[in-house]
Formats: sequence, C-alpha cells, structure tokens
Amino acid sequence: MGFVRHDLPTIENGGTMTRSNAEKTDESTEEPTGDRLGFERRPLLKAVGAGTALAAGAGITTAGGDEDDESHEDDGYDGTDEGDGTDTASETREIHPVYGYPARDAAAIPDSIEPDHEITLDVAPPGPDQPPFLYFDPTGLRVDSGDVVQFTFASPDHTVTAMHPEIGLPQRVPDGAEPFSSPVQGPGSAWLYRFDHEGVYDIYCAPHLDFGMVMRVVVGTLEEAELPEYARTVEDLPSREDVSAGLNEMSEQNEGCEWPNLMPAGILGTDALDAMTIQRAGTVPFSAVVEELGYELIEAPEGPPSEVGEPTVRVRDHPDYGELLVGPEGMTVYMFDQDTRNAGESACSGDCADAWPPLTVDGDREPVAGDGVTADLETFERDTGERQVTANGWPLYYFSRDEEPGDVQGQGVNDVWWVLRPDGTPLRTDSDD
Ligand SMILES: [Cu+2]
Repeated sequence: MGFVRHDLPTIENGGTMTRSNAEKTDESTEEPTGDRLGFERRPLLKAVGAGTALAAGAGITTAGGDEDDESHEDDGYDGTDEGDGTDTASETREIHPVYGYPARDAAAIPDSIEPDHEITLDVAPPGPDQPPFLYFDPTGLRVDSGDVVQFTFASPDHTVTAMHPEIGLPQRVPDGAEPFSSPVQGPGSAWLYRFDHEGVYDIYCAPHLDFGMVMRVVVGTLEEAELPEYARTVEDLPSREDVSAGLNEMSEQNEGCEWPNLMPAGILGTDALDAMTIQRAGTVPFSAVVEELGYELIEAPEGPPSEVGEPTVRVRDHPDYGELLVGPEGMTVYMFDQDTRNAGESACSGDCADAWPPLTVDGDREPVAGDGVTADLETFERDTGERQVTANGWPLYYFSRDEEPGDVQGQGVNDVWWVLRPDGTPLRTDSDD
C-alpha cells in the first residue's frame, strides 16, 4: 500500500480547525454524491467535504504517475526510518523531483537535508465579515535555484502541489519542472522540496484550492521582460464564477449560494504576489495579500497553531491486546475501577496520582480524537485545577512505570487498572499471566 492512501485523512477525522471552519462555509455541501466523488480532471478540483481527500488523492496519484512505486515507500517517509541496512543514507534521503521528501515528524528531519526556507500551511479562523483563510505563509517566496524549501503543516489536510496539466491545472511552473505533489499531510509533519528550475512556480493545496490556498515561488533572478505569460495573468485559473458554479453543482441546497472564499485567481492576481514584487521583497506574508483584498489576518485564538489539531488521544496497536487508547505521545492510558464512569471526578490523587499521572489538557483546549478513536472525549477539573481527559466517561491515566510507547506495565495492576479499547471500554484481562 502506498503511503498516499495510508495517510489520506478526511475532513471528518482531520481534527479541529479545518473542520470547524469548513463547516461554517460548507454547511450546505454535505451529502456527497457518487458523481461528485468521481474525480474529473477539470481545472476546478472538487474540493469540499468528503470530496476533499479524494480530489487530493487523485491529484497526487496522477502526479506520481505510478502509485505502485515501491521504492518511494522506503524514502524515509516517517523521517525517522533507519532503513533496512541495505540503502545508503544518500539514496534513502534524497528529495524526489515528484514526491519531494515527506516527513511525518517535522522535528525529525535528517540533518542531511538542510532546508533554506520554510513555509507554513495553516488556517486562520473566520471573522465577522470574512471567511476562514487557508493559506501558505509566506505566500510569496524568492529562492535560489537548488534551494530546499520546508513546507510545515500546522493544520490538517493540506498538500503542496504544482500547478501542472498532469495534475489538472494549467501549467504554471517552468518548462521541465515535474508535476510534483506532497501527500495529504497533517499537523506536525513537513514536506521538503528542491526548486531546481529558474522561473515562477505557482503552487496550491489540492483540498483547498477552492478556498484560494495558493502561493508563488520565484526561483532565481528574473527579468521582468522575460516573465512567462502565466505570471502576468490569472485568466486561466478558476475564477469566482467557476468555483461558485462548481460548488453549487455539488448539492441542490447550494443553488444560488454566494461563496465568500478567496479564489485562486484572486490570490495570485494580487499586486503583492507579482513575481517582481516577490523577487524584490524576498518574502511576501499572507497578511499582505489579505490586506490588499480588504481583509485582516486573524490569528488562531490560542497556542501555537501546530498544537491546535494534535490528537490528545490516539489508537495504537499492541501485539497482545490489539488496538488500545494512548496519549498524544503514544504512551498507553488506563482507566481505574475505583472511578465512577461519567462522575466527572477522580478517585486517584496524591501518591496514587504520582504513580498514575492523569492525562490532562492545557487551558481551554478541548481534547482531540485521533484517527480511529470512537470514544467520546471530555474533560473535568481535578482538585489540583488540572483538566483531566475522559474517554467514554472514564478518567484517563498514564502509568509511571511505562517507559515507552507500547509499554502496558499497568495492565491489571491490583486488578483495578485497565487499558481501553478505541471506543473507551476497559479491556479487563486475566492478570495471572
Ligand atoms: Cu490546504
């Protein structure tokens, strides 16, 4: 199985920011139909709701041109792969001209890849008179030929995709540039790409093209007179009318909707993203683009954006017990038989809590369910003021003797501490073994 499919999240399980924002604009676009899901290679990618991941996936598969490319699975996708001992580091760590270098953990990119620039993919919440923005920041970037750019994913369900006919959009990359794309990636991950061809690269996020999630990279030093035609016009890009018509087609309920989305043509048509402006400035922040469009970039309400969508509780497969709930770092969590389900209090404090530290969330954060977690996650306030996470009504605890992800030293201790299934039911096993 290729990693693209493996890592295709949908809006439904994708986390918080995108979901809540998308819901605001997409309320009327639910109920995807079979027709909609059939990806057509049209200038307008269908890109809302359940169609999102499919559109992105289709684009990426096309980009690769060979979804059975086994070799890429060994390219160190998780960024921590030590390899099988037969590949040299340079072979496994190379930045592929089509696939780039996806790193599941942005903090674990090998030292051999040194990015020259960084771009963040993120979401800004909606304001009273403006939609949510899905954006690359900076939105305009000038690099030298051969420079490596790290794209850092701060919120769920984005891609970094070349505007290229093989991926369904007009060519807006230099001649000879590959139809590159990242997989659909989520918070905490990164994707690296080397820009080898001088010229103008227009890039988009496939799931969020309709939201105007596009950017421009200028490679090398260009003369205004030699700019390619596509850098002077946005007429070949989906217009507001195209995007609205496409979105309205998706559901009868959408008929006559006016879509507040920033449009691809609207973004790339700004003076701020003029290729010469980018070249002079070096970087053009997204705030400058939205200001030119009469909006204001609203910062996400709290915390570093990279943490907003991080799952609080995940599912991890254990060789003996199967799928279990674990905390954000992968450490096993347990329930306590002395607790009362849904009581909103904990029977474990003091010394007990030293041995069994509660899984807590900071501030006003809501716990976020990772892929496969079907238990309802809630919180209550402990006597200490900390907010402890519950799953299916059971307060969750770590065990202090567990040292690494996968450890289940706490299972069956005193016949009262138990691991939990993804739906939050305790797994009570015979502790004699
Ligand atoms: Cu996106």
